[in-house]
Amino acid sequence: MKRKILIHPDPRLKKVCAAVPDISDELRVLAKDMLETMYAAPGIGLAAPQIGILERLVVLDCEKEDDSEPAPLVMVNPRIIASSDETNVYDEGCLSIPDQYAEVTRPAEVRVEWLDLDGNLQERDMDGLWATCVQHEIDHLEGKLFIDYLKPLKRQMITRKMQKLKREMARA
Ligand code: GNR
Ligand code: NI
Repeated sequence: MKRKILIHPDPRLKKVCAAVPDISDELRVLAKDMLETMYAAPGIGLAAPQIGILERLVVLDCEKEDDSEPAPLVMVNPRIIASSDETNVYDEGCLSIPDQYAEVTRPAEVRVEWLDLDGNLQERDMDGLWATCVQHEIDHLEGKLFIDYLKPLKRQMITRKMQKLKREMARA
């Protein structure tokens, strides 16, 4: 089932999310719904707080070539255990901040550890778009959005646009 994506500003997007206490069938359904919501958007990642669930769960699939096989990843309680000194700049967007893009600098490579839906501990080194995306998603779990990296004036400009968009969506 597709879920509704919250639009910034929303207090739920600013909360530090709680660790997932155990892997359950309910969690598997939630992960499936998040992947469906992400692919439909379309997006390359989605964090549980974006659908109003304040738990440490993210999904991502950064294989963006049209001809590549889907490569969905579900991460429970993900954490970055190492980051490169080398950085990368990427023009980031967010499904909770539609149609707004800005350059964000982040470590180019990260080592991520998470639990999969079988409860197995996984670890992977990521670079390129995968590295950018997984850092963007884990930021969501800390109540942090990519606009928090921008200068206050630019951030404010985007927030005002989103307030206007939400007013218009409420009227429609
Ligand atoms: O779909 C998304 N695209 C994207 C592009 C550059 C950097 C990060 C992202 S993540 C975003 C989906 C989203 O909002 N995930 O939280
Ligand atoms: Ni996002």
